[in-house]
Amino acid sequence: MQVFVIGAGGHAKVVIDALRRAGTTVDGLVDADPGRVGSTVLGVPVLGGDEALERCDRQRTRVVNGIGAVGPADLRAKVFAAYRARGFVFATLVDPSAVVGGGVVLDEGAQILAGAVVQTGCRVGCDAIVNTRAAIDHDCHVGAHAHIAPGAVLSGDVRIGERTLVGTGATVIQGIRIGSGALVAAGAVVICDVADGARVAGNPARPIGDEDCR
Ligand code: JB3
Repeated sequence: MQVFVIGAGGHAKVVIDALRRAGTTVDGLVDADPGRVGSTVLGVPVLGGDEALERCDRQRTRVVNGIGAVGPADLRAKVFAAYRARGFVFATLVDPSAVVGGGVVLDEGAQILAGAVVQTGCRVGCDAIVNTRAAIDHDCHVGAHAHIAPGAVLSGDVRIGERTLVGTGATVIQGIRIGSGALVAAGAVVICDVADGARVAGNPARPIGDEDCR
């Protein structure tokens, strides 16, 4: 099986390292920026743009989404959909240092990164990221393309909608529902449900405007 990573930036670098430590060889990267073609990331060559994989045998190829998300994950989701439409299958990635409990369901392309804990009964949706040292307790559902950023904590039975970002170090108490395309700012403490598309910050987390967001 050949393995290619989509994107050649910061998230791709983390993904390549995790794949290697899991025993997977990465055969190349593809990136939309022509300036990156011919360069390497951790020694892996950037082969070209997305068209560079067109002639790959889909049965013998797996792709890994190396495009992260620092807001709602629209670009990441768009790239995932485009590759699926071209017949590619995304590999699911679990860093060897992560803990994944019994009965956890990881959908296609889910990424569980270094030191993360995903407790029993959880489901992590297609293309979602549980980033470095994030902790997701029992029976949580993380929607497709969502990003649980480094060090964030979800207590038990939390629901996170599609493409939502739970920012670095944020905490979500048990039983909370957070909608789709939402943003929980870094360090927020969420004790009430959050609507689709809402942006919240602070302790306790409250709605904020776009200009406050980072
Ligand atoms: O917060 C953490 C731990 N990581 C962040 C991650 C989640 O998101 C990280 O710090 C970054 O801020 C961000 O990482 P990402 O997505 O790797 O961003 P960046 O370093 O800017 O790299 C994105 C790369 O994707 C760039 O090289 C773009 O040219 C490339 N790109 C954009 N659109 C694309 C496309 N590449 C391909 N193949 N196809 C596209 O459509």
